[in-house]
Amino acid sequence: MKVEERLRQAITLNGAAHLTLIDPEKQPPDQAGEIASDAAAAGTDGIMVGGSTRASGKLLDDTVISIKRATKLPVILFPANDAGISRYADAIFFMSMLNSRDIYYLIGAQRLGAAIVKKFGIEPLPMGYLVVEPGGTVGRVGKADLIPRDNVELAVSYALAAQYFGMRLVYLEAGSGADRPVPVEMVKAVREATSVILIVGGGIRTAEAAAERVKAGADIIVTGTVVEQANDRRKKIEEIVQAVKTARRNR
Ligand code: 1GP
Repeated sequence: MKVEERLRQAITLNGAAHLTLIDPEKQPPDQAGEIASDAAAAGTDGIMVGGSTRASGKLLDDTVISIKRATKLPVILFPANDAGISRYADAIFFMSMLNSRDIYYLIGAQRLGAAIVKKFGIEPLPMGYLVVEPGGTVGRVGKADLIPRDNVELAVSYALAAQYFGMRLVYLEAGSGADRPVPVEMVKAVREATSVILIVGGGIRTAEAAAERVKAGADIIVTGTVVEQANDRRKKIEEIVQAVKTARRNR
């Protein structure tokens, strides 16, 4: 089954899905496998690999291989640039940072990566990537014109544009480790205006924060930092996954 179909099934079944982000730069590959194994046991729906500006080459490949050995979950690349592609992954967020000022992040990296994705037979998941304040490293590196937290209309306009381009996913990103996740009102407005698979990530550390965003209409919640920092990793992921899968959207 295709990864997109698996994600859609998980969303239909539980109201929302959860993805765990693993950055290959932050631990050796065998440890990445252990994190993925814990995340799988905790009920996460897939593993995203990437997020660092440098994740590429052998370290990226070895990390993906280790995760694939440790779990049956789909592995989705979350590339920071055209080097973030591994032949061992199942799918790739084929993403454009729509609010970047730099053509490289809009279409340059994608032009360089497209033929490699085709050659390796990786499933591309077309995604509009929107960086919201505070934005963190990804906002800086990606030269994003950050979407102000109170400018809900701007987020809606970008998300609609993504949908009209044919992108089936939109990711509202506050930046890894952000002190505040994407505002609930923004999630709600984008949900109401579009029919894309809506992904929300950046700074989500608690079950409550995850549940609020699912209730507002997020289809997928992404957590990364909280997994790295938790004392009891599996318990922490379990709490968040449970919250995601029981929150159900307010309609
Ligand atoms: C970053 O949205 C993801 O790209 C996850 O963010 O590390 O803050 O969970 P955190």
